[in-house]
Amino acid sequence: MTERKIILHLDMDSFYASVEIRDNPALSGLPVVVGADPMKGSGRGVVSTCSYEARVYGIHSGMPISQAYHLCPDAIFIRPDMESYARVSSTIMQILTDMAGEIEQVSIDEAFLDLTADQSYEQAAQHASEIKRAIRDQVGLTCSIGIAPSRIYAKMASEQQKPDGLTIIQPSEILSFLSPLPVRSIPGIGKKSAQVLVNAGIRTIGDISRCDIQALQEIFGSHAVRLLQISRGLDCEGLRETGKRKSVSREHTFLKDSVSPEEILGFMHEMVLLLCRELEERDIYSRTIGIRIRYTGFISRTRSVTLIKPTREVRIIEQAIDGLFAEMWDQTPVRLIGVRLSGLVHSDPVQRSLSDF
Ligand code: TTP
Ligand code: MG
Repeated sequence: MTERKIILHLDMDSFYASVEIRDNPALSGLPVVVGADPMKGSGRGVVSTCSYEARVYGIHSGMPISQAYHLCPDAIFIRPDMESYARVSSTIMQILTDMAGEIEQVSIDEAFLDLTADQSYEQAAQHASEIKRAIRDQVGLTCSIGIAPSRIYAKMASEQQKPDGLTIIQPSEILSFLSPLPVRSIPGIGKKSAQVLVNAGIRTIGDISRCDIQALQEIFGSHAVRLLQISRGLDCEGLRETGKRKSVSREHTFLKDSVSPEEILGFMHEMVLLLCRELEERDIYSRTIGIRIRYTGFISRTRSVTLIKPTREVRIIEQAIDGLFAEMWDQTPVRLIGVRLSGLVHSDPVQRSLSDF
């Protein structure tokens, strides 16, 4: 049997509003609406997002700002500062990359991570708590996380306990998690499709799972097969490749925490060999060599070095890794190690440097 993946979905809580409140703590606890100027109720444009205190009044993303004003004229209305949100977002994505290797960022405040290397849901849950803590300590914001055996289930899980939630759905719990949820909980099922389903007496995901494929095909055409699979807990999609991959990486979890630098470097060199082969197959070179070491208790440390010339030579990369490891090694038992090659370029560095002359 193939091993099922462990996928994490992270979504920041009321993102733009939370950044505003973080930067102006006097707003904390108040209904804060980020969006267009309400102009005392005559403003055009919409709500980008709002704090959970404002949501109590029925205000939500996409609502006309004038309507939001009528629902709560005393709310604090703020124009969006996209530059600030983009800066915060890239800090968060960097933390995630440092703590979990490859990530798939899907929006300014959302990303998927593959935690299969954690090997168990208990470990993945601890890892997630560590990620939440790092974002809280380093960025001053809360997020909600879902962990499940596929991308779509992880996303549905992260929705369950917002804000500041952590929801774990193990494979054995998938069906009982899905079955009572309304059909709209499936990402991609909008208002219209949901109405068609409800009109046909199909209200919950459990109802979908009992449908026959022909009936679903009439409503969803070619999407029916996937929908049926999702509803039956059989989906297993992992991270998607986001356009050009920015790095190649490998990880290794020790069965027993390692205290042997020889053993650790041995595994790292093995990973280098595999990664260099991958670079060769894709005809690319890497400029930045990074290693990640996770200790017991999920404290992770990363270190990287950027070379003058991109390379895919095993010996050069091994040397860089030996140097990085020597700087980090302090006898603390190691649970997981990772090697990441980034700064990927297509050109042949030798060719280019020759033609420079
Ligand atoms: P979301 O993650 O959908 O919302 P959120 O982070 O504000 O709140 P939640 O706690 O429910 O996750 O979107 C992220 C940001 O994207 C949000 O802060 C503002 C922006 N956004 C818009 O500008 N317009 C929109 O219609 C939506 C949905 C989001
Ligand atoms: Mg969000």
